[in-house]
Amino acid sequence: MAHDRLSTLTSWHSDWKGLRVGVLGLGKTGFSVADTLVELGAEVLVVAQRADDAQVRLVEVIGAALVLDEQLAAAPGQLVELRPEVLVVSPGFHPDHPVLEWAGEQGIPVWGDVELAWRLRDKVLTNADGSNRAPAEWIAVTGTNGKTTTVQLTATMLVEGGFRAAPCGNIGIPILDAIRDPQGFDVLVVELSSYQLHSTFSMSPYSAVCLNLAEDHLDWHGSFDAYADAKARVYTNTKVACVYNRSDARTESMVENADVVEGARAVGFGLGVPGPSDVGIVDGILCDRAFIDDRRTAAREITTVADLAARGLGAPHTVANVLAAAALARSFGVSVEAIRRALARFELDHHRIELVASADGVSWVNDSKATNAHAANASLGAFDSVVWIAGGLLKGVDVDPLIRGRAGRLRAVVLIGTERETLRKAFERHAPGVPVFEVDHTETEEVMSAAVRLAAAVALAGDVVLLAPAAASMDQFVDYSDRGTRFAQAVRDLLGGGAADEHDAPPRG
Ligand code: UMA
Repeated sequence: MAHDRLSTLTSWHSDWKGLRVGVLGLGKTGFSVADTLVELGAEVLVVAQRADDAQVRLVEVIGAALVLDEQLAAAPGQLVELRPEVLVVSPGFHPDHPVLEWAGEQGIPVWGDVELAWRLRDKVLTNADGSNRAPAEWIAVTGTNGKTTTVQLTATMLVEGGFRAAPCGNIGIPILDAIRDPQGFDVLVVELSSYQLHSTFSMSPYSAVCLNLAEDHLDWHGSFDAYADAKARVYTNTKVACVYNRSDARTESMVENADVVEGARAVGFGLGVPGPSDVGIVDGILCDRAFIDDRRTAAREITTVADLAARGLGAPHTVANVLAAAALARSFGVSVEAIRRALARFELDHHRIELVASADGVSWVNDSKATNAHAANASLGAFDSVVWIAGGLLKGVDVDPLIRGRAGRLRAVVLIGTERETLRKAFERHAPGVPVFEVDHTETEEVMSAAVRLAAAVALAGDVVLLAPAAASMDQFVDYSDRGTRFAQAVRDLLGGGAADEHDAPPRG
């Protein structure tokens, strides 16, 4: 019976009153879920292993119940008593968490916040002047790397094209916050992690992209296939354009195998010459051959690689992100002129191949956002001679191919983080000629100053000291931005006044 009720709950305006819901986790997602469901009149119990004082107070203020249980080795009594009709889970919970196993045994459906948000997307149906408005369309973006930059680029292009658009999701703005915006949007650009896709079932995006696929989060998903299966869900029920990466055949086969809405098209993006349904590059010019009338015989210029490089957007993986974003924006009807204007004002976020300082011919570059081997590979590929600062939580990913492939560019490596031994052994096997230094300090305050001192001692003029850790940061830092900020500070402390403008583009190999 409970399942029958859930199948009727497909709108903000459905009857959610009294629905018994367990909310797992009290971070950004958990709070947005609890707050939304309380507003809808549901009976909400939040269950989490940890939460800070402010979050606990907020839950009290909104009027939800809360159980904090540090171990959470089984479903807490209050949750069992509630007999929840659905559990809404935060993305950080492993699928084999005991509470989720309990839900499985009880036959309780488990949704992510994205599933809930899809059902609630029609909250705002009138404009300020009283006229009707349709619910926002969704443009869904996933991939191992480049998601956040592509989401920001796409949203900027859509806004420049005159649409009310916003980035949300894994980028850090819970999607339910966007859904509840009182004015509503024409289109939401939703960054989706593999965790979120794992618990999303009903979404039907306007357009979707999986930017690329490489090993990441294997500890969470259990296998590469399971991770790839979660990513592939981004294309399910796509209505207009399934954008894929022409140099990553797995993304193309995801599109081929996806159940999409009749009429949805496959659109490729890539750094090569575009075919008739692609966006790509001809003689240094980024071109659209997908969203023009005469696409068999013509192409429309978007911008040039040289213009992008002048704006610090010239790294090959960034150009690829620009092409993917342009395809998504074009699918929604944004003109190439508007895309060009958007690119002229777009700034990459901090911690993404960001030049921190240059001194004595050595450039210091912060790519703390390179949280997996695939991203670090792209980053290392942008420079010829690198002192590489690497390490952290490797998330079960095999780093051997990365080290084998990039050894020739390395002057030396400085290892940080708790999984140094795995990396050191990989260097012994695949790059025995590369000097390896290790930072033994474990205190957050010490790690980067020690790493930067070691790097400075070996770097020669013409080298780039590159923080691109190929690993998550949570063993020693709050997150990747904390790690990058501490790196930049340590560099400035070491060099004194020699720091360059933060937004300068680093030199490339
Ligand atoms: N918690 C537990 N036990 C667990 C896991 C979580 O009790 O085993 C509870 C704790 O109360 C904790 C809270 O859950 O405070 C945190 O929940 P969470 O880890 O799911 O994180 P949120 O704060 O809800 O943030 C999530 C995303 N985090 C993760 O997927 C790990 C954020 O992406 C996202 O911005 C946010 O939702 C809004 O959608 C971050 C991320 O690291 C940036 N994503 C990964 C990535 O990009 O690689 C997937």
